[in-house]
Amino acid sequence: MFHLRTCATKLRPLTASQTVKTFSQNRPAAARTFGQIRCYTAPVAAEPFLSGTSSNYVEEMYYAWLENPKSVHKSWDIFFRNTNAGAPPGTAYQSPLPLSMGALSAVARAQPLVGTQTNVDKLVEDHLAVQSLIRAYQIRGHHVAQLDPLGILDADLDSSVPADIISSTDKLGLAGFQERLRVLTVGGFYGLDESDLDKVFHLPTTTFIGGQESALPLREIIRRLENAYCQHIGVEFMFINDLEQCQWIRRKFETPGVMQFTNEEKRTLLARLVRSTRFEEFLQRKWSSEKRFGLEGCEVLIPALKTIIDKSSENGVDQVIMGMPHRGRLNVLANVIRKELEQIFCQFDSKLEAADEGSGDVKYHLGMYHRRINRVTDRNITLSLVANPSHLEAADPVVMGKTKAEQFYCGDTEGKKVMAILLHGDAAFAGQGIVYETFHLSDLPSYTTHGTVHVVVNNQIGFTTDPRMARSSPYPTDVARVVNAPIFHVNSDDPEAVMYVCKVAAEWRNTFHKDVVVDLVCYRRNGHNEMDEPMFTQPLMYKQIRKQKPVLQKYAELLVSQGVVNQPEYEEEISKYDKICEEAFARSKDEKILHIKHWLDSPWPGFFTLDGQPRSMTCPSTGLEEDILTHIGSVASSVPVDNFTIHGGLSRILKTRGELVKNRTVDWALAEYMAFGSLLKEGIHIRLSGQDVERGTFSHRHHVLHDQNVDKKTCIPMNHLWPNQAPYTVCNSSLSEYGVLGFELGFAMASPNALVLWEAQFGDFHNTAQCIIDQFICPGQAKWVRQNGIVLLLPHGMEGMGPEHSSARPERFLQMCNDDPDVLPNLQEANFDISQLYDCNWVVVNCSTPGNFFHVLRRQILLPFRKPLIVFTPKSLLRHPEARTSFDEMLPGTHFQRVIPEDGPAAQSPENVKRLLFCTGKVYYDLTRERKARDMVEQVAITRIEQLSPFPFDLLLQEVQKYPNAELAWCQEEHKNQGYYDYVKPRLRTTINRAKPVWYAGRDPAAAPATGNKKTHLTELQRLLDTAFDLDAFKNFS
Ligand SMILES: Cc1ncc(C[n+]2csc(CCOP(=O)(O)OP(=O)(O)O)c2C)c(N)n1
Repeated sequence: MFHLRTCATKLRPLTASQTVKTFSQNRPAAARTFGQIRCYTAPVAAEPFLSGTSSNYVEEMYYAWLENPKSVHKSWDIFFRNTNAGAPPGTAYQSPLPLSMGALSAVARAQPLVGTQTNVDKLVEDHLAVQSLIRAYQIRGHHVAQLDPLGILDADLDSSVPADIISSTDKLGLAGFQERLRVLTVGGFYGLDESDLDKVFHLPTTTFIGGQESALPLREIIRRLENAYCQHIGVEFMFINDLEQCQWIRRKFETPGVMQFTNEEKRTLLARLVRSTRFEEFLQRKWSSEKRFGLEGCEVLIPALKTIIDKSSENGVDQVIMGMPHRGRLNVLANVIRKELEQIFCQFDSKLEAADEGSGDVKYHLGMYHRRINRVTDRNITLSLVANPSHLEAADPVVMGKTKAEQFYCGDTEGKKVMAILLHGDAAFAGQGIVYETFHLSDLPSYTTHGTVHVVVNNQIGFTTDPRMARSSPYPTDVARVVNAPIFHVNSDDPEAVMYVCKVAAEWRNTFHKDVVVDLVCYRRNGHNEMDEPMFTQPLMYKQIRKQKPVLQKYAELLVSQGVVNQPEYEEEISKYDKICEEAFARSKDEKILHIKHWLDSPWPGFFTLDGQPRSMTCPSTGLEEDILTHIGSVASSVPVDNFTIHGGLSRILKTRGELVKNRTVDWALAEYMAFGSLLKEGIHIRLSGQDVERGTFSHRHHVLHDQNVDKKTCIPMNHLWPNQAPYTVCNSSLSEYGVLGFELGFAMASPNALVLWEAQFGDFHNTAQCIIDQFICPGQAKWVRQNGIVLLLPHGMEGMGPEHSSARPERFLQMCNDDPDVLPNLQEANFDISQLYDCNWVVVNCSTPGNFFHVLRRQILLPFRKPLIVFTPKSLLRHPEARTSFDEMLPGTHFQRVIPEDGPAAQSPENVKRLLFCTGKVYYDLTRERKARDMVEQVAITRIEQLSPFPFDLLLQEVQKYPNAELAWCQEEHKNQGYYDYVKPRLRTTINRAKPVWYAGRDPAAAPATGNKKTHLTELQRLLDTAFDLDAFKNFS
């Protein structure tokens, strides 16, 4: 910015009209920005009060005066006239007569005279004080807004009042207006005195309280600020770093008379409150001892959500994806999503039998999908509520991912058609870190959903915990400030104020496509659930709650008193809805079977048969024609655009790739390329997300090339493969696991025709996303009959890198597999391998060859159903000269190999084999090297289990039968209590009907996954190899 003082010497006097002409020619009509026109005479600059921040204010006055000399206070008019007429320093200002309303005419008669320095200072100070006062209300007004319907707690947990607003200590008791003014002014913060209250002050452009007026008496300024910022709405927005956005919010809340509702709107609001309230009452009457996590105390949530949806629909949104916790969920399903009431009521019937496979979930976790007409806008709208676990806030990133996917598939690049609404509890919103992680995804190019509306059901309690013990931030919503989301706190007992903020929130999202928070400050009429006694822990609060009139009753009384409805109309509305509930209840008794499928949040039309079954139980070959492999290989080893300079080191990498392709082989990176590239050709969208995935943590992938000479110029060769290919998205994520994995899981929910992969930087880090794995990925289908084909790539392997970069914890994934270790399945079943995949909860693989990795990725899409796929991926094998696969093993007719049998000399004379070693992953290469070194290639056979789960009983039985004289041993590099041993051993034993022992060759049990000492690491490795090849090792145990 270019300040008054700095340009003083360049100035020459102008008349106001001359200046106005020049000025308006030089700047855009609408913008009041300070451009080159900032020209004052030297005497102006010399005025002693024109320094620091005051100069900004004077500049503003000056521009207003230039446009219209009458628009500023007379005293400023005189000042600027004197200045432009060349008054010497300190003499341009002339003191006006007192500025009371009645005195204005006197001021108008004042003649330009040279005044005293004291008056100059006083005038400027008073204007600055008023400007500061306005700003103080904008910044801190929410601290004194009356937000708690109970009137006992401060929503910001602070009973003090900001010194620059009012000094009344009683925020809630509404001490008289006069009293507030008195305290504020007399000896108060701004140095104003009571006589200033009736003086008129010019309003800065940063406020809209004036409406059509540009100046107001101070008394009125304060009244309007109180009105805008200190009533039932607390607006928190001044931390936003964007002037346009701040102005937008100020306009929405400050403009006089902005919160007006038609009678029709009021009646709709009342009708919605009737539904919300009577629904809970109905459930309470019918099932008084059932948990339902009712909404009592925040019934306004239903009209609030409906307002957000109506407004968004009006703005063109046709799909809303929602996520929410337990509180009020049934009510939202019934009255927002419009799930048939009988479907909800029948869930309370304990005799209903489950019709679908899977174990199901409790009624307040289930999801839902519904397309309907929005009655207010007459437009179609699809509403879905994502199923969620108990784990509060865990569904947040899942909802975002699903929203992103829906936007992606309908080409909605700006979020104009599809949006997300997330509901939160106050304690969870403040306490759960996933909220923060999800906010951080909100503005990243590959993760943004272009604005989420967050609604917090802030009932000022978390189970039994008082908010003063549950958070350190003033509000539960402070986390949203990190992304500059405006936060609208609102007293939920004022339904019109709630509707207004919801309307503004939806408009904000539609205008700026950024997140926004509505904080519904309310209370919880019952305990945490309907069985809990809240008086044990919150006696005073609940005494107050017992006295609290329900919001429906209060609002109905208000509308009756205003003549908007009459009592009989209101009662009629209630009995109409009660009748709807009763009729649905009667119908619900006919339901004998519980169909979880009716609660599906993401249907995949066309993927299954009409009754929801896979279209086949087979999987075609995952191999490819050679010309396809060659073509993908050539793109993968080149730069497919002109005038693009890549790094010299990368040129060498691409050259090496080219040579591999020439030799008809692939390494790990090329195998992945082949799988992705071929699926893209088949119209399958691929999305690879995770930390540093574009290059690859181990610098092996390089899916995004960077021009070395032009900043941000990149090329993704994978998107240059085929003329009509599906798009490839590869995106470095924020440094989050929980949030990003949840997001990708949500993305994968939206369509079965996409390969969505999340890669951990190292497999170890997946455990910060454990909740997504435990609550969604592992049991998701069983709980919610919803399939998901997400792929987790987890770099894993003991390579002497220490305890933290070695283990993706295979034992954890294997322990959660649902295949029975003790029961041999029917190996004769047709398509045994595919049926096994269909029955499992997820697939766990550890590929030892690039080719097998290629096949398993392709199989993931070619299967007629979807299952999560967990892949332990290698690190050293990425560059291991033996970890290569010939094109021959990737051609049509080839498949993913669940087991790779021994194929060396041992397999030629199996009866001579003394030991059959089973292993998985990279240790295979250590074992073969050692076997060769010991010249034991005929005595020891090594068989790789590539698909650990579902366990390949059939193939392993063949392997064991092939080597009748061999003892069996499992070899792993992981410690004995980790890795695969505990999973594999009982299954191998079951395979052979426990005919032989299965020995163990590997590290001892340990607490940490690996040693931090390189030498120890090597010693341990040597010991396990010694055991594996010591044919007497297990003699003493037999
Ligand atoms: C991650 C997680 N931790 C703990 C719980 C147990 N729990 C269930 S409800 C609840 C209190 C939630 O309070 P709040 O977020 O304010 O929502 P409210 O129940 O008040 O609507 C707790 C701690 C949980 N469900 N999820």
